[in-house]
Amino acid sequence: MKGIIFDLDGVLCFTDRYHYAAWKKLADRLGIYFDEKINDRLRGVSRAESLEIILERSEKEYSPAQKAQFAEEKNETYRASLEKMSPADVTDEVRETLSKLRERNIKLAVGSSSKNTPLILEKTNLRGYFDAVSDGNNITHSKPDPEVFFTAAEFLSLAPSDCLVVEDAVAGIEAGIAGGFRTAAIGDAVRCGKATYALKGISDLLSICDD
Ligand code: B16
Ligand code: MG
Repeated sequence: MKGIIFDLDGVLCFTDRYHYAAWKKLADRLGIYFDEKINDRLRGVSRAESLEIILERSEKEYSPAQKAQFAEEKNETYRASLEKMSPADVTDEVRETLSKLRERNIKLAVGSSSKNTPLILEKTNLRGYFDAVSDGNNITHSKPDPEVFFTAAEFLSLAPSDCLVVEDAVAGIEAGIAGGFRTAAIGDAVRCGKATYALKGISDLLSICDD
């Protein structure tokens, strides 16, 4: 394993509760039913596609301009929550694992669908651990398309077959497999049973990389 590409939300930090609260506020205002089960379908999925999933429950049709405004409204609520984040929102286990992997000369990248990745990395003080960042700002196709991981591997100057993708979303594991990467599932993604490795915690990566 020459490189590891980490998903952000659900792997390195946990902003899913902020995504949920922001979408819930919008859905309530529009009178659309939304719950945590529907929210699970939004993991790893882009903002625009997430909105389409929420609008499946709407009786009204909305124009592209209205949809763009809804997505912006949700993002403003979400970013207000991100502003309150700090380095304390990242566990010691995550920081120690990233440090030890770097000591072993494994190249590290972020591969996230989120356009807010730069803000999250800055607030949590995580940016310094990574050789490259590929995120929602440099892709046109969201997971399960492998584009975000291909770009991350390219930034690291590594072939997909030399990299491991670490993901909490089924869409992310599918993207990794489609791109020819080895995959490690954590959290929600473990139950799909498709990943090369199932992690109980992120520090399990240290024994996988001993292989
Ligand atoms: P944004 P990840 C994903 O992050 C989230 O899991 C997903 O819920 C969100 O819709 C997507 O980012 C886009 O986020 O609205 O901030 O651009 O898991 O790929 O790190
Ligand atoms: Mg995720």
